[in-house]
Amino acid sequence: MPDNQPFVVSRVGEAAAVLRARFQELGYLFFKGYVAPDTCDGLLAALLAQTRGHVGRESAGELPALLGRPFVESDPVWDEIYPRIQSLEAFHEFFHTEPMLDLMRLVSGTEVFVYPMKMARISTPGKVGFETPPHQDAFSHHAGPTMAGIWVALHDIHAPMGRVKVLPGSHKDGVRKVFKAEGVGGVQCEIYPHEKRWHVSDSQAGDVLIFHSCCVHKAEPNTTENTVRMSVDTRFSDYGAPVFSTNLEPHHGWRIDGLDWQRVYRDWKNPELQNYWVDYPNLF
Ligand SMILES: O=C(O)CCC(=O)C(=O)O
Repeated sequence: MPDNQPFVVSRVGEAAAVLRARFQELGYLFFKGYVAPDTCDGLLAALLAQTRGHVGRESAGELPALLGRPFVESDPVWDEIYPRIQSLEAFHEFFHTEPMLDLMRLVSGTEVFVYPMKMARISTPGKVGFETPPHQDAFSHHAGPTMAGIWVALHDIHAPMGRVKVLPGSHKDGVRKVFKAEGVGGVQCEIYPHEKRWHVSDSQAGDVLIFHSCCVHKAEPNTTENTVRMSVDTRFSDYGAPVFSTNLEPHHGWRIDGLDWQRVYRDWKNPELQNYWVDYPNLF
């Protein structure tokens, strides 16, 4: 049995130096209810509207339910749904709103660069063994020490629904060896024998988890009968830190035919967030 302890909860009202010291100590910060529930529910509704009946709910405020067969990232159903989700202006825009930027700046202590790649997660039941394996984003995003992940619960997430958990302090040992694994991303990193204690908690809509690029994290399996866990995340770094080219593509644009920015931007109203990174000074 994993040795789970609850996330240490941080508050935006705490001194910035205290928050940053905690981030460097634990490798993550968890903020309760940072995003307004209405914002989360609106975004969730927008995502659900793109799932073509595979995931849905009876009414606003309810948890998403699986209506069709279970699927994981890269399955045909997911490949059908995902370009539609990726094309949502509101989904991309969300991470560029002032409250989100403020939180990233608070943790970084400086101006930040939000990665163009935005991720939406759909964790269905019936796919135990295919959940996101333990990994470090420094490896998967070829990123340096100021990069961090920012993950937002779009609805309440309870223990069996595939919560995201972190290995506290694991960022201190740098980038680890990886092995092939089932599940999202296809690789898992080494876990050292003494690392048995994970931090994880149930979330409510609007809870935000920020994790260091070297912080080992993973998803639990969704063992519910028919509840689906949906969340969104992206990456950010200190403005000016090197950003690798693969992060400049839509998520899964490398393998889904036609999932490129042209497709994503097709119905957008606001041009300001389109190709905003082209003048970023440190792309490689
Ligand atoms: O939400 C998930 O299932 C995975 C999140 C994650 O591992 C990540 O953002 O790197």
